[in-house]
Amino acid sequence: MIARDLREWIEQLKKEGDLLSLPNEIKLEPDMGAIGKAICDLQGPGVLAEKVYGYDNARVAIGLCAAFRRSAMAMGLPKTASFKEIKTKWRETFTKYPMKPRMVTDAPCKENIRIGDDVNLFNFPVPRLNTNDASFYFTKTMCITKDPNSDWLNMGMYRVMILDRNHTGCMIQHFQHAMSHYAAAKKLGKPLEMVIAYGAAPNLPIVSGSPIPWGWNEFEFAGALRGEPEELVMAETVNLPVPARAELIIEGELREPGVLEGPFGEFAGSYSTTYMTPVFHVKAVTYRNNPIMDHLYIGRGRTETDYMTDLASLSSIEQELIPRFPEITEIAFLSPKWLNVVVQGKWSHPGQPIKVMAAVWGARSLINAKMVTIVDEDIDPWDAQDVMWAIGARSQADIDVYTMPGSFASLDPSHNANGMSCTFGINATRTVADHPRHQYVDYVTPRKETAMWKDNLKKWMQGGSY
Ligand SMILES: Cc1cc2nc3c(=O)[nH]c(=O)nc-3n(C[C@H](O)[C@H](O)[C@H](O)COP(=O)(O)O)c2cc1C
Ligand SMILES: [Mn+2]
Repeated sequence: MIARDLREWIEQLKKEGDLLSLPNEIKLEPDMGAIGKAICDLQGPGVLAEKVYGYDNARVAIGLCAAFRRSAMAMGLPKTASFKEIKTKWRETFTKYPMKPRMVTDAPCKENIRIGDDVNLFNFPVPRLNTNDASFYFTKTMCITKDPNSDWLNMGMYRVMILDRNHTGCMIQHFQHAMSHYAAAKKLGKPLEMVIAYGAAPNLPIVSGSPIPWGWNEFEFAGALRGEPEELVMAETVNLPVPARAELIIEGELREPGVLEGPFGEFAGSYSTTYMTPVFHVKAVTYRNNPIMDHLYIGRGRTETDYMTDLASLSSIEQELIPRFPEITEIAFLSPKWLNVVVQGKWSHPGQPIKVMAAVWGARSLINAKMVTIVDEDIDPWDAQDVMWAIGARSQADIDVYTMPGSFASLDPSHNANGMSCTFGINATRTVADHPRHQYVDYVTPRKETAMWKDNLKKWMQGGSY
């Protein structure tokens, strides 16, 4: 059973002994960033702060999904589920898609409605996580948009920077689905309606932050994962449905002119540069009584972004690659995720690891892949020590390292001046059966009678008789 909303999820974690409630007052800064990072480093419990300095009746959660065992529970599995079981559950969800949502009219997210001048985002406790973040950021977002030219409804997780009481930036990378909606609206000369939902049932952030195919509806996927329809209600000021039991709904429009957004401490362990992003003009907020903010920490090392979405993302990636290369036995991320991919396989030919390396760089679901290390079945791809051992003991720099310049470099801090990256791969596999190329070569030699036949044909071509 997957919890139906954030409050049920918190109760479930309390029962499992996996939630620490902090009765003492905390400060948004520096405490939220520090607590969030500590949870991620330890895969510790989720934390709910019951009192926040400067706010009345505010409750702030952090790290609720910052452990693989909690990502299992968020997908309706026992906390002891193995990586394989979690990935299998995700894979099976593809076969159960779509599960149409149920529309409702009476919803907890409408307990409070503030429209126009009554909107003030500063009423909600949103932290600055890392010291040099440009502002306060909504991190665990569910950004809902619709393609202006079709019925395609999308939900994606994109960082949201508060600019003032009713404006934000929203950093949607160029390849994301919401950006295609925005580009289509721009072409029509219109703003793009968007809703940001914040604080919801645990399956929704996972689906929001993981690769779901182009054109698919993430609510129909989240319902398939749950095994029951998601409950949605229409927003107040835009024509979009929103999760009925969410803690906070922010309604508005993305418009030009854009704004410089960032820097923000990112998954690669560095502050990303500033980006020009559209400005989100907030028209309304609706929220539950005493809404609970559900934040996540992101920064250097494995963080909630990884614990929450790695296994789901890897399952999607395996579905793209394994049908083409059944010799792959597992794909894993080492930190920083996307920039450090390890593929384990049972290779029967020395050319296979190289083909697979190229396929990883070419996979749509691995568009950010940078370093790709290919290992054998006896190496644990999740264990950096084991992977380093394979690189040390099974690869030669002059023949086993491949580079591909001119690649896309999303958030890779080492990119070149043009924002491009040189991806590289290491074939750290054992030498398999010998495939000699030059030891014995049997050249084809023409028959000795060929010369006589050439003379015959030449005479005929010059008008002579045969
Ligand atoms: C915690 C977290 C934060 C993310 N932040 C961003 C972001 O700021 N911008 C972005 O383009 N993608 C971000 N992503 C990745 C997208 O959420 C992911 O690619 C997702 O598939 C996007 O949805 P879409 O495929 O429907 O566009 C983030 C993912 C996670 C898990
Ligand atoms: Mn999508």
